[in-house]
Amino acid sequence: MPTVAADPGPFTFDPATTALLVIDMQRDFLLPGGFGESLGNDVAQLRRTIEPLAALLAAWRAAGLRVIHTREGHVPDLSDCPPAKLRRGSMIGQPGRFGKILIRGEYGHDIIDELRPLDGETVIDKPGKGAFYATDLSDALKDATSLVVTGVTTEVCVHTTIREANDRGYECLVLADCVGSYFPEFQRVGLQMIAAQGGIFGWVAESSALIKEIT
Ligand code: TIU
Repeated sequence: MPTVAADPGPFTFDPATTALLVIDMQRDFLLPGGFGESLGNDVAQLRRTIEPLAALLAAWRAAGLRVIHTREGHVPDLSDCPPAKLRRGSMIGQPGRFGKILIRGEYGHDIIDELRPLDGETVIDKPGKGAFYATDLSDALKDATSLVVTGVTTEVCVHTTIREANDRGYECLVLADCVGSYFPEFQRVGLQMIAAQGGIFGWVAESSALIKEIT
């Protein structure tokens, strides 16, 4: 079985029961002039994940392995958006440069062109930060026991998802160069939190260490 050099120690996985999770690589979060930037965030901090993630996706697909993409967003009438989320994310549903912000079907809600899902790859639409809440992700994962986790943002949707994945019994490898935060400090500490205490939530590695094992 492939073994990846990782923190806090080697990560061994069975490719047949491992899925690559690509979390929320959406235009609203990543495009200059979009929602993320309009909140005052530096989208370059997220955009640095695009190139390594595209390379990983190519290698992962070439190896014939499973890919699952997620998108954060809401139905147009916002009936799946808790009032508390709406109060603190007051731009949700408002018109933005790329359509109504975080609304399904809008241009900005969809995944960036560089990482466009292929036919046959599962895309999970989620109303929350975590990918398990109010979705059929656990059914889509079927017999998977390990997850390779990528996407944005590290301390928000990536963390919420891996914390729950850990409780659900999945072994998670998070790829440091394929996850991004608008805040460098949160990126650094967010990754440390995963591998601390003997891998309290999982493992952290660079994508090159994984690609080496699947090509
Ligand atoms: N996908 C995701 O992380 N959603 C967010 O709202 N992240 C922020 O960092 N705001």
